[in-house]
Amino acid sequence: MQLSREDLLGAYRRMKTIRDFEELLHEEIATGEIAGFTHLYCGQEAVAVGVCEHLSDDDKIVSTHRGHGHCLAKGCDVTGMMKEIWGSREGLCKGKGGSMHIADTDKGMLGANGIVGAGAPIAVGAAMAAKLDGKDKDGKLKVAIAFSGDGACNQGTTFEAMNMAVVTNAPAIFVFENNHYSEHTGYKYAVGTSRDIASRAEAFGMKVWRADGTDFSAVHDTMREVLEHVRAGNGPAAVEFDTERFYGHFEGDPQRYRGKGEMDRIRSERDCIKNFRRTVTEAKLLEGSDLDRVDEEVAKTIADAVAAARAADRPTAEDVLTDVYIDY
Ligand SMILES: Cc1ncc(C[n+]2csc(CCOP(=O)(O)OP(=O)(O)O)c2C)c(N)n1
Repeated sequence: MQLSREDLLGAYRRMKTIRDFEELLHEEIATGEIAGFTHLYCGQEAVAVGVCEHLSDDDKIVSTHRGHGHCLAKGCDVTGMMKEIWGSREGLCKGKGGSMHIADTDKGMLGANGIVGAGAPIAVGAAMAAKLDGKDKDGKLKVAIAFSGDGACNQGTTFEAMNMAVVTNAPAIFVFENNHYSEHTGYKYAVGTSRDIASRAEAFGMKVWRADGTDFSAVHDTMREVLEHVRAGNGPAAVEFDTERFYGHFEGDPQRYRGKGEMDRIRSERDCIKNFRRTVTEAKLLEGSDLDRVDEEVAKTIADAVAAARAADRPTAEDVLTDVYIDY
């Protein structure tokens, strides 16, 4: 890991913010206070953060239905997101996006998406625009990243998007988050032949990478290589991260499809945050007390965000009639 102490603390803060944000949602959703469907990202934090730590606001990402982690990693405001999920008119999208459709274009976050497989074509469009747009203020080629699950990789849209990205030599990056399940279907059952999602991108002519998505340093180092390749003008690339989701497909999913002891094993051996703590403290890059301090600060940020979301204004009847049409 080639990161400074400050960068490591920043990465840990983001991963812990995602974890605490969602652990809290897990409790709150059970009380019935939050409306709508919610899919938690817990367990996959190292992927979102390890990818987004390399990006600026000029780079775009497109998320999935499991989008809280991607939003927070890309720098979306914690309180604005909490208010959004609470359905408040003070939320990041005035409460009209909710958990599954949060977007913040100022941060280059083009939206979470309830349609599985819709992200990849959107990201390729953004990558084609980035190619026309040129470089960012630091002289780097802007990129657009599509996060897709193993289920989304079986959608035709993802295949079409990969082909289009290669044909147009667009600076698009396909980040496949293989958390082993598409809803309740194991990827070994649903992904044909080799079970290797990355090799599908390879078949379209892209350079591909694979890494352990529960190891922050592996994600971060791999992404550095991927971005160097794409920013050098070599066209699109893809990377498959092997990761884990800690909760059900949606909140309320009883997860009967999980094997006996599977969750205990995942939580004890494949927790990216625990593994990060162990790696950096054993290597004496950070002290446990440094990380404990971040934990306390994050806990306060999340508690304050929830209090603000609870107190925030609810939508009015008139709000239904605003933001219906957009003029370009
Ligand atoms: C086009 C479409 N088909 C089906 C669904 C229902 N659906 C929602 S999430 C999901 C599974 C997605 O799995 P994956 O891409 O692996 O993402 P994960 O949930 O594992 O993060 C499905 C089938 C949908 N929302 N959109």
